[in-house]
Amino acid sequence: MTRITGLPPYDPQNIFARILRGEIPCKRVHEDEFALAFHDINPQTPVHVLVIPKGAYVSHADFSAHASDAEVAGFWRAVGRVARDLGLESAGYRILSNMGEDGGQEVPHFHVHIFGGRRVGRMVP
Ligand code: D5M
Repeated sequence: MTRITGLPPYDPQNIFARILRGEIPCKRVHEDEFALAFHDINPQTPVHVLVIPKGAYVSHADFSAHASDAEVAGFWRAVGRVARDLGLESAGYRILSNMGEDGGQEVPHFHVHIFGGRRVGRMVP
């Protein structure tokens, strides 16, 4: 498949790649064939979990363009399952993914934040 242009190359030394390889510990909440979920090291809400794909994708732009249908489905099912297992569904929660420089992305491995455990209100960009 042709890679879309304008994306940085994947850095295999990024911190989430190192977590996936087991080189750095994490507080894991879920793992399956497609995804790993763990508590954010700097939580912004009472529940703040990150879900990352097992594959090497820089961002959502990279993931949505290049991941297989099975990876996309498996990943998003994991996001839903993690939120459900954390007991967030009845009160609600927010999912968010920062993408690139303008999006404020710090770690260059695609990840989705799950925020919950308190009312997070309406999103302000
Ligand atoms: O957010 C990147 C997020 O990753 C940010 O909320 C901190 C979190 N982070 C960074 N290092 C770790 C480790 N080692 N464990 C858990 N969480 C971590 P972004 O969307 O890229 O701005």
